[in-house]
Amino acid sequence: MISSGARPCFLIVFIVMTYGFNILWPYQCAFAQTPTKRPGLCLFDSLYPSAKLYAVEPKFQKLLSTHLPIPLKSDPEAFSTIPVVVHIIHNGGTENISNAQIERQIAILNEDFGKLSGTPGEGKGVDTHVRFCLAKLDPFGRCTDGIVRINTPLTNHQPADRSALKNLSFWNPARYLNIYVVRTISGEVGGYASFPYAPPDEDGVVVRHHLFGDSGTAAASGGRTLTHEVGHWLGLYHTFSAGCGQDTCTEGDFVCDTPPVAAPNYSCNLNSNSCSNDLPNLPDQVRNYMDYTPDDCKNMFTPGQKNRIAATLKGVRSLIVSASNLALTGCDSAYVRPLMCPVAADFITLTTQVCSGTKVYFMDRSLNTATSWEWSFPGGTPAFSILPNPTVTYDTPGSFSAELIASNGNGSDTLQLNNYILVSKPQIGLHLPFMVNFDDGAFPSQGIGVNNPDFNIGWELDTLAAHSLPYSVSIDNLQNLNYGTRDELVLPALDLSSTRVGNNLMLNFWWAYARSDPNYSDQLIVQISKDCGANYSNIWSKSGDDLATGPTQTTPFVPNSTQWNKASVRLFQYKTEQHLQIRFVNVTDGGNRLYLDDIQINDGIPTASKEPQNLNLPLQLIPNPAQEQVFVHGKDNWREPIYCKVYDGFGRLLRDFGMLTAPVLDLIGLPAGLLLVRFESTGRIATFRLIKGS
Ligand SMILES: [Ca+2]
Ligand SMILES: [Ca+2]
Ligand SMILES: [Ca+2]
Ligand SMILES: [Ca+2]
Ligand SMILES: [Zn+2]
Repeated sequence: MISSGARPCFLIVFIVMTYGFNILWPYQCAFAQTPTKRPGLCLFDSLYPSAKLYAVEPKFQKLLSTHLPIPLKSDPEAFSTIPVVVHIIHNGGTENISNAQIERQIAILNEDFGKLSGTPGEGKGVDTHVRFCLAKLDPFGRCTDGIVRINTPLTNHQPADRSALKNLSFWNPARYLNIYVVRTISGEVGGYASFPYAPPDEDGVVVRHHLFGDSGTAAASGGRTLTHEVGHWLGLYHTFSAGCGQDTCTEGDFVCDTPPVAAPNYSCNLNSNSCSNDLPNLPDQVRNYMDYTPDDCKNMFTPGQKNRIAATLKGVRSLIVSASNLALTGCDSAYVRPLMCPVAADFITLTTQVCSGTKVYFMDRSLNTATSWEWSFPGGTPAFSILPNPTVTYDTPGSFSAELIASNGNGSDTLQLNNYILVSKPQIGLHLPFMVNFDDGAFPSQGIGVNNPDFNIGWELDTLAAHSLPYSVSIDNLQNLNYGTRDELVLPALDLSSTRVGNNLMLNFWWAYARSDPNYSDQLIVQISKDCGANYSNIWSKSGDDLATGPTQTTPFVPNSTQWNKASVRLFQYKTEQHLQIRFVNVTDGGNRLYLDDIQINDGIPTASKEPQNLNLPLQLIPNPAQEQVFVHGKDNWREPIYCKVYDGFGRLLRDFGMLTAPVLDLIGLPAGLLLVRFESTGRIATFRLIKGS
């Protein structure tokens, strides 16, 4: 077996907002063929407060105390079998690996988890008593080889886009271990896995094809990437998790019999001893599957790791190994699969709701190797196809079915999906000019949408800095550590044909940004869609020094009034579009804060606006800071009615004073700290930052 060199790793952290608490799911980890730009990235788990990284660890400890030592001591012969489905996400290249290569990988999993004698998995560790079975029955009870193949460019996988793979094909994760094989993973990552207790729709493992198994396209691999990733999926941390620490049982990987390790081992140095707080002081266990040593070095799980795996399978993943599930998936010994499963027709498209005129890409995902296809697309062009993966255009609004007859030498099968494609006439967008300055303190509003696919850090109203006071929107990439994830600010659909001239049709906006490190570069991309959001193209993009408007700093960037830049993008070529969509996309690299303000789309001709102009009212708040009352100096000199609202530092309305009758605001009952006081009168606005003492 050939080792594949240094293998840095990649760790994705997925934060879910639940009832106001941050729960952080470690998504670990990966082997890569070549060093990534951040070889220390997997030290992530030692860089972050253990209270966050190990948020789910108390649940494991509870499982361990509840269920052990039953699997080890009193039931030593019990085996747990995990049904597996392998989704081959390919684009017609060599990444469409053979069934033989897939079957070898499943065999390697069983060699490693079973410490099978005579195989490379026979090391000094233990048989975990976990076995893996390529599913023989699919979720509908149909005979299957446990392999799904889908032809899509998504084979070049962005870990930030985990949901994209699940949208293509995903079997009930409570009953199957979903394994995805792809051509590439961005950042030279070799694979990654979800951790127990992660959200069910994130469950599974992703591995690059050339590390999947030890034959075919993975002939240079030992197939241990999957062993390591499934270790994570079963609840194991890296042996070097959180470094040496102090206590060797209740810290690090929470496994007593794996010696603590300071940092990933990339070579098979049996004398490596990076921590001396273990007693006796043993060398690092470089042969452990949960370190980063080469495939031909690793060959063991310890009894302590077996305990954690057993606890996972007795607890959070108990259904998947239950007798009833083995019967449902054909993985119990009673089920005998026919030599040839009949073909089972299946297909999918990722765009089932489109505007008229949009192309829809249909992907065959029939089981058991279809060799010919007969498609029917009522309402579509073409209306029939014999391609495996046809593209169909729908010109007329309506709800349409799609049908596939998939065949091979063994027979044929039909799948018809009724009302599968919904084609609508595009709504005419908002008239120009379009302007948003975020200064009403409501966000998102004015038809703006926010997409935050990882539910982590996203675009928010910003009260600390603005181009037009008092508000802008910002995204805090200092905290946005799911590297590569996108966050979108989507403008409402616009009718550009409503412009009077069009020749000077422009998108203008102001942005502010600073870097936190010369190596980290967040990105701002502006994209435009003419087909109701089905496809977007870039019209503006900046990153790194081109994006920066302030000095590099490791502290949160808060721009002053001189640190805003204006961007102007010509939209002349879109002037006939009646439903144009524009979105601002932040791609985080863990840099620093990015701000946006005063987004305008107009034809350069000034228009009379009924919106309040941001002109100051001649008012003052005295005193500031204030305690129970504050005087509105100048109120009595202003003849028109003045309305007043008070917001907190997050832009949330705290009190609406309505029309002021006296030149004084009663602050009793408002929280201490920063208050934003906003006055409005006959199209004029004044906003003040008032500090209320406690
Ligand atoms: Ca340990
Ligand atoms: Ca040691
Ligand atoms: Ca986000
Ligand atoms: Ca503003
Ligand atoms: Zn890992």
